[in-house]
Amino acid sequence: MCLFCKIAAGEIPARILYEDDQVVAFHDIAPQAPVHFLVIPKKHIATLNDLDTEDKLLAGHILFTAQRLARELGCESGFRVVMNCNEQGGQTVYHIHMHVLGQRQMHWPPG
Ligand code: IU
Repeated sequence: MCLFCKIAAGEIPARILYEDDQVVAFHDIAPQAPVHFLVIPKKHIATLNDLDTEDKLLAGHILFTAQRLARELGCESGFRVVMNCNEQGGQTVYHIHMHVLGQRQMHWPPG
């Protein structure tokens, strides 16, 4: 089982923000902003390249979960979502996750 599958299954502790039958959201262990959490599907999907058309509703649910939690954590003045895909995209954990970062000024381009 991959690391994020273990977090989703409750086998590895994480600072869980939200959970339902499809997704889990938890604070990133190495936050890059005052607010930095991850939204993951419970279903194991290794990279964005592996997302299937049957996952359309799940992908939308991840996005709306990110939106709602960002609001609840006080990010109404702005926040950033990031999904790193594969090696050149900077992905290190091969179970898709949406980063949500907020409560500081973001800059562009990202590194
Ligand atoms: P990436 O997009 O795959 O590079 O991001 C992986 C993130 O997972 C990264 O921000 C890590 O700090 C985070 N993370 C975590 O929250 N808990 C863990 O046990 C591990 C990584 I390993």
